Amino acid sequence: MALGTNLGNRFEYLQRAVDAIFKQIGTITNISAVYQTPALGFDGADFLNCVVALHTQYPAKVVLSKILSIEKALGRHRSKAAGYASRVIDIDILFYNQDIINQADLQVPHPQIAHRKFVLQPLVDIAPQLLHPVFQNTLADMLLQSADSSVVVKQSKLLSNPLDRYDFSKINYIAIEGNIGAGKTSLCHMLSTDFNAKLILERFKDNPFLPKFYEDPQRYAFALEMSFLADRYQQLLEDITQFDLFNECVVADYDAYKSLIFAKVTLQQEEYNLYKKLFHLMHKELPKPDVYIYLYQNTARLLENIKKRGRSYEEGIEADYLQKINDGYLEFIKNQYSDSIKIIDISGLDFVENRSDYLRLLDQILA
Ligand code: PH2
Ligand code: MG
Ligand code: MG
Repeated sequence: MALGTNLGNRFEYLQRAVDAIFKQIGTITNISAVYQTPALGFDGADFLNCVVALHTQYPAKVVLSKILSIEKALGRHRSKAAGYASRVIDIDILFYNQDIINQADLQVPHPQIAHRKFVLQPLVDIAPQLLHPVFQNTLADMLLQSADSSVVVKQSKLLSNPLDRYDFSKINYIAIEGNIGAGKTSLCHMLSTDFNAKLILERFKDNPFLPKFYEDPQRYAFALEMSFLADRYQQLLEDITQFDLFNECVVADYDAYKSLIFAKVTLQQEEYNLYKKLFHLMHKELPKPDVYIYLYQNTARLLENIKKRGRSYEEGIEADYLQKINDGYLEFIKNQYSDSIKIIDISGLDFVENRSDYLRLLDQILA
């Protein structure tokens, strides 16, 4: 996106726009330097311009409507007169992935990029090798070839990225737990893209006992729990020890104790006793997470989510089973005397669809 302003406290308007984009649209991955640039195409005071790169869960149309509402909230008034006018803030979509969009109110890539040094120069700062999807030219080449001869002046003051206010530096290994369908894996994906964390995801797909277990729980529970235990043990041992936990952050969509919690629900008493012995022998060897988050979701929403993701073998999961699993987790958590464990009630949130809910969840994880 490109930001521009030539009215009022220009730097502050840029910063407020960056903050609003982060809050309402998506996580900002890169911010260029700020440039002072002469008004192009009309007579007006000099601009401050910059560009930001971000990822967003929203389609381009939705991004556009959010941009318009941010511009308005920051105090921009659009007059009906033709031509450009001075403004406190202008936010334009430059690119949306490599998409080409040609609609009356939305053209992507922005049609003026090639003719505007106030866009090309900051773009080259952050993505010189990016290909323009229409011209198939790098941005660095486009800047060299641009006919715009205006003088743009790099400012020394930098904008700050709101993402830096979320401090993950003391967390090296975070386990996201929750019932079936709570959204553990979705959250892990979001955390790993936003904070460059390594992902450890449960390999449930490879477990041949899982579909069988849902068909005939009595018969397949022990084999299922054993194979999950073996697989999780191997994965946590091999994957986590392979990362440099001093410099890298790891997010996992399960914690080792998951095995024990499920086994207690699904196994007969004698089976469980045997299982528990083995579990503790293995668990000793495993690295422990710095932070353990339990995402609490109500049963009705769990069932909805399970239905939505449409795994055929999960169709028969019943409310009663989910309730027992949830009770198992809460019982386990209650008996851990550790302040690294946190239960977060997400029953009123939709962090996948709703960015403000996601940010609220982040605040709670780091609180
Ligand atoms: N935006 C315009 C027209 N002219 N000139 C500068 N220097 N910076 C801008 O952001 C700008 C402009 C239309 O949006
Ligand atoms: Mg514009
Ligand atoms: Mg605009």
